[in-house]
Amino acid sequence: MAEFDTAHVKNIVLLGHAGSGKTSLAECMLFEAGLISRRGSVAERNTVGDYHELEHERGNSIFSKLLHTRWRGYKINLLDTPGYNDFVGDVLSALRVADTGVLLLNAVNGVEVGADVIWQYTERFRTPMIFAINKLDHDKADYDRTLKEARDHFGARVTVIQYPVQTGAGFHEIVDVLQMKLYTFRDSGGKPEKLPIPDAERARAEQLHRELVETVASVDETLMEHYFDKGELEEDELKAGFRKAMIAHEIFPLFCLSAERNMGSGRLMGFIDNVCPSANELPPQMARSGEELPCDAAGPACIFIYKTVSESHVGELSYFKVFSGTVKPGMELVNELNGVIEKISQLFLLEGNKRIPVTELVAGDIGATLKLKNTHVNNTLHVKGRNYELTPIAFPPSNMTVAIEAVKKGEEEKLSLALHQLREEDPTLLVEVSPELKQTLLHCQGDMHLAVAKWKIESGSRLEVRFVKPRIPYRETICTGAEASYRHKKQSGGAGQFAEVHLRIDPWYEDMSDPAGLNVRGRELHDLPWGGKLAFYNCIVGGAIDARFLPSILKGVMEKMHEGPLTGSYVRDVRVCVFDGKMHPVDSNDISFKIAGMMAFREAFRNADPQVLEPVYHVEVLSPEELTGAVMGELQSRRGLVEGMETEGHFQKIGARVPLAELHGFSSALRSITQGRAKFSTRLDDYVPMQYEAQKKLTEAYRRTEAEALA
Ligand SMILES: Nc1nc2c(ncn2[C@@H]2O[C@H](COP(=O)(O)OP(=O)(O)O)[C@@H](O)[C@H]2O)c(=O)[nH]1
Ligand SMILES: [Mg+2]
Repeated sequence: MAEFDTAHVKNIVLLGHAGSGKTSLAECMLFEAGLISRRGSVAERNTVGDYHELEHERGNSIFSKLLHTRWRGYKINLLDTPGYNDFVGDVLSALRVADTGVLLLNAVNGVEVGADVIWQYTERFRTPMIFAINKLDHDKADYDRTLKEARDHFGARVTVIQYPVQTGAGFHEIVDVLQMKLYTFRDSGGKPEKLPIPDAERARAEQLHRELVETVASVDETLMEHYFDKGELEEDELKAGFRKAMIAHEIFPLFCLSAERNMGSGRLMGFIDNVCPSANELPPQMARSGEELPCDAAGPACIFIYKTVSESHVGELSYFKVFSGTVKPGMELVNELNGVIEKISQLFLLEGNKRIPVTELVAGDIGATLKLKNTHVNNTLHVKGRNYELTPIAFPPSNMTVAIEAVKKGEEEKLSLALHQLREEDPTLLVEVSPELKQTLLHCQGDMHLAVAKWKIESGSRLEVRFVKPRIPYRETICTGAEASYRHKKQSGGAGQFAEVHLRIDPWYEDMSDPAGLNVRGRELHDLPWGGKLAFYNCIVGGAIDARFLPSILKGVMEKMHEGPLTGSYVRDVRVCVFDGKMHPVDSNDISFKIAGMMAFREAFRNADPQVLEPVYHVEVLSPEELTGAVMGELQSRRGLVEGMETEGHFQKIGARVPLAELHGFSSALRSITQGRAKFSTRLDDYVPMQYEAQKKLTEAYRRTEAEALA
């Protein structure tokens, strides 16, 4: 038997901007529940949550952690998340398995950007949410302002459950308007004394109590009737009403805390136990097939993998939530994605980096098992004979791209293995081996994300790496027509090589007519994988070249289009007409015609007013109103063309076209001018002709590297 049944497991995700006190709060909860005998602190680097050496180094959470605590007959799984936007992937995966979110607000700073971004995600997941204003013991704490900002950002449904009698150094009393009690804490925090509300606070407390009860009653007609009849709600009615309203996102209760002094965490846990929904009280999961999957320990076993880690501290683990049934060691589950049968070995609860073996996990619970070989984040595993596939986590697109390389030559293979491992653990990091740029690209969330990736590679694989600027995927095309011919001839001992090709090239465009003055005998239109077209015409008269050699000529042309004559970039939008040539009855063969085709094309291309095209991106920045000037300045300094601006909620949305070559480092620059308060996205818009001078610089540089390669 599991120690806690589904109804007694609560999954809580701790959310909030970096530094709002999540890890400290988790520590308080563990301490209050008696799971640890000494409360660690982030500053002393001895919390259960921030155990990773990189977190000690940086003094902040970087990875999400699974902890658990027991409070009055309930098990509370705590998912502590990192606050920086760079690690949003961990926030999303935690939200996927949590049943209630606790969003911490720093009473010193009010609502910070981190909170805004997180809020958008919680709305997507419809996670029931609690607010907790933390750091009320701080000299600069401002409860009223923080509450007002919370209502401005998150709406009027932010409902006060608690307010502090005093803030700053003297903070030790909280009025609880749900219990209608005054909580008084000793200096060391912990369990408060519950006293009647003093006269001086009565009026305010009663007013807030009424508001609270009315908000709860307003979401349910029967409750509303009771409330009108009796002027009050029974405790059970309130509890049920609260839960219903939280699930419907109609109410967001707000609590008070000082995690530093351990004040308020016990009450928060009590509310989580008694009011917050357990997994089986939330709407059931929907499998992709449309089938509902009730959260029932007696149902068919089905788990969802939300995270995998491989760390020296804890080993290799797959983290999962049981969405249905009961999982036990030895069980065989099918991975829906690839059909592989995975045998579950040991099951664990996690206490930071400590693994605690358990004999089963029931529906609604979260735990880990030794890393499943063929199973990755977002996979669903279930008992045989079913086909459940649960909704995967939609990770955000990347914000930033750099190229990565091993510092020492010959370690490319090692790097590729390390990147594979990294990718497995971090779904927000994309690795792309670009044959076009001849670089390995990392698409990631930002500077900090990169720094962590580098640390992981270097410490895990003893491999030194560096980041370099990614090359720009230019394109080449032509502006006028030109003709060229090439004779390839080689006489070396035995069989010789001979081919001669005459061709003309023109800029290709949609609906262009057939070439004048040539005798068109065949045409092919090729869609190029990198965008644009190649039209290839057979205009040969009098059998000057055998038709069987045409594919070889096309091959030669294509080869040059892969590595354009100007900069080595892909060529696009060209029409090639082969109209004459010569064959030799013995020496002509495929290879000869390929070479002749390639060389003739190169020659013609150079005389056809060639043009380098550069990729231009559409950039959309979401910025706080007062920073739009600075953001536009930054865009313009990057050859950006601002195209429009509109208001979106508290933000201004700025649209601009910026050449990709100028976007390198934009993410970091934007973060620094807005203190991380802006968001942006980019997408390829178009390829545009480069200015003459800039093009000249590029082509000269390319010619030099070509010459070096030949030397
Ligand atoms: N004064 C004060 N400091 C706090 C409180 N809670 C956390 N801190 C401090 O704020 C910093 C960030 O706390 P941490 O728990 O790491 O925040 P997280 O990034 O949200 O996990 C640490 O230096 C904590 O000691 C609090 O209630 N009062
Ligand atoms: Mg933290």
